[in-house]
Amino acid sequence: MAKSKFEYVRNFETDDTCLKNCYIVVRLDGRNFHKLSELHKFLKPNDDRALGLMTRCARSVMEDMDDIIISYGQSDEYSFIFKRSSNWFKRRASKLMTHVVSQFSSSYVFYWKEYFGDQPLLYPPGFDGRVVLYPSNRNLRDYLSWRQADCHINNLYNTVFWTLVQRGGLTTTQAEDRLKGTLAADKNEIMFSEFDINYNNEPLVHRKGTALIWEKVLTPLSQMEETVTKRVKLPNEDEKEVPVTRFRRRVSACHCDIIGDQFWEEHPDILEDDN
Ligand code: DGT
Ligand code: MG
Ligand code: MG
Ligand code: MG
Ligand code: MG
Repeated sequence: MAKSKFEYVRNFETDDTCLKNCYIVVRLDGRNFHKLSELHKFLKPNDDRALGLMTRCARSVMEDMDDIIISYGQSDEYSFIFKRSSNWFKRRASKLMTHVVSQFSSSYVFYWKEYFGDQPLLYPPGFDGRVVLYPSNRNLRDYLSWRQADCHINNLYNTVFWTLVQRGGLTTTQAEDRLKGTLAADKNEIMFSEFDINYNNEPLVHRKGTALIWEKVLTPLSQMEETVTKRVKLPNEDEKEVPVTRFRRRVSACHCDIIGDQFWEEHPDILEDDN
């Protein structure tokens, strides 16, 4: 087809290809969720409907996009990690980010009523997105650790803050003053000695956030549409048909520590080797 004289405008597009061999992280965050949470009367400090909806949306993103190896979410944010070798959308940052964020946003509206029932969503919510590249497994793990540490710090503060207000009868200003300069140990002590709360018994989903990973599920033969076989040729033998085991992948959620080594040792398939 002949090119129009307008074709040259395409060259104004800038190249935003993500550097090869790096993990691509897309992090999204709810726009002004301070207001959204107030207006929709989210429970404080944690509303399990809101957190459940965020995770439902993240699951939808993971199931609809290729190459996401793990996602991690807390509060109004979620991070999606694309495998190093991903060539999805030719690694174009804007394509990757906008697909993730728009899929997530439309899911938030689509699934709202599954979590909030008859309580209507009062305006169309939005999310921002950013892309960050991490070249090594250490950097990527430190990124995820950073987000989980953030979850812990905020949740510890919010839990003791709202306990002082809701159960201790303090005003929000008084609670703020009371907590000024306190360390983690002080906050734990306030909850334990004054309210009989052992912070370590608070729900894991609030303390650790949510990691979504792929779990391999063996498909029972009876559920296969047909028996799957593969032709193989062994040395000194005729080529023959052998049955193959078929795995399906399923997104599974965990609220565990992802800072220490244990999680990564138990899931060695998530990260590719550094070399
Ligand atoms: P931004 O991100 O700069 O547009 O502004 P915000 O307001 O979204 O600020 P951000 O993302 O730093 O903080 C998240 C807000 O979302 C924070 O005001 C608390 C609220 N939020 C998130 N999860 C919950 C929840 O489970 N319950 C309640 N009550 N609020 C929540
Ligand atoms: Mg923010
Ligand atoms: Mg936000
Ligand atoms: Mg946030
Ligand atoms: Mg198109």
